[in-house]
Amino acid sequence: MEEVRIGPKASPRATHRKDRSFASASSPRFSARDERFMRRALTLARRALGSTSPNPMVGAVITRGGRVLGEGYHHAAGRPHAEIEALRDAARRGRPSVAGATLYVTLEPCCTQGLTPPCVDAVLRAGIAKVFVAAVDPNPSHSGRGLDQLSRAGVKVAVGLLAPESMRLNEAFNHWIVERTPFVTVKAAMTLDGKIATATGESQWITGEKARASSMRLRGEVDAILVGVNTVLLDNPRLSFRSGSSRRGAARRRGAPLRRVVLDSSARTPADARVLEPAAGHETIIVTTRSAPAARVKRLAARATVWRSPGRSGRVSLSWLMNKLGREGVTHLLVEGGGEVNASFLLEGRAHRVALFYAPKILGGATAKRGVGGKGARDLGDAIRLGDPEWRRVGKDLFVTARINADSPECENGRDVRSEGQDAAG
Ligand code: AOF
Ligand code: ZN
Repeated sequence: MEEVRIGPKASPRATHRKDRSFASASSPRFSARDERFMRRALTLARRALGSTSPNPMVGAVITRGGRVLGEGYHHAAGRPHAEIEALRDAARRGRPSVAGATLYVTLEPCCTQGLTPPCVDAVLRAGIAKVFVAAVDPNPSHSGRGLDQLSRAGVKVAVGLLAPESMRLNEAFNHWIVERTPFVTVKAAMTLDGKIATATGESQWITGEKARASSMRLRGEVDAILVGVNTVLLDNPRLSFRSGSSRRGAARRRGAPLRRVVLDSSARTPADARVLEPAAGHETIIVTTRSAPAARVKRLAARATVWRSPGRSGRVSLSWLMNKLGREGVTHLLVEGGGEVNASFLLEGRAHRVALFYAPKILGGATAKRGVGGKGARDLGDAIRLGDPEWRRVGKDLFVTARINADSPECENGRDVRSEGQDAAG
């Protein structure tokens, strides 16, 4: 088995060497069995949804003769990587030796010392003979080096098996590790005519219970949630992740705290706002500017972390904020409105994905707030183009996710997820 690479083009900054081409070679033939084991590794990886940040989700399965010797996944940053978990699992199952075995891993094994030692060394020490890798690690410190080290040591390496699935799973990490700013999802719950509130400002609740539960699950997958101060003043949200006893909730609690970020240039967040109430596993950051009144800033600083945006415009600089959040390890940011804040992220090109819920209702009202405000596009040609749309029914509501400026042509590859019979939520 020689090393073969297929899969979507990596971002040019994600690869450190010119010779690392992803241009589709002739499609390698992976067997149904290979695919089954890699799917199992992906399923394992997903168990840590919401708890690995700023690390990616990774799963691994070790097999010999079609039988599983050990399997595992990366649980949280600082904890062992997936490959190590799988090796340890094999030992626990009474398989002290995995020499000559095959490893299926959803991400290229790492080759540097981070919070944990390099996996490549452990894989070589264990005498693994073949490694199937779903996706190359876009981390510039790895980015193919781990694969080279394995190949050079005589391990057979095949890359690209279920690569799109693995890359989609770690979409936020893949962006952050290269750009060092968060991957941004803009979320809104609207009527079919795009309103997020009535003309008198009433907004709770537009969508039904199932859609709200689904939107709560989104919070469990991100590192930070952001709203504008007007949303705090109008809706007084907690911005917390409330999961009950779900597995995702437990995973979330093992991970880094969920940051609640309020864009509040003049420090108008009321002292009794719910977002300032302490909540286990949550942290609140109020982002003001230099022109915010000192007394109000001081009062907020007693209850939350206060950041002051540089610049004299009186507006928070989003580019500064994105860099700062990225440095703080926020890989995925969920923007939850209101319409003006959504517009600044979308129209200034700072959002990467939308997650939109539509209730089968019409509110009307020229002054009723919309999911996206701002000045809007002047020409149709300036419309924000969405790719990879997925449509799901959630209870009585419609849930649409799509990527912004995705390479894929708009709508052509859209999926009606429900019609494929995959919708458990509806
Ligand atoms: C793997 N297997 O399960 C994961 C990998 O600080 P560390 O030691 O945890 O290293 C973090 C980096 O390792 C992370 O940025 C990513 O490039 C890679 N993640 N690699 O071989 C795993 N989670
Ligand atoms: Zn590793």
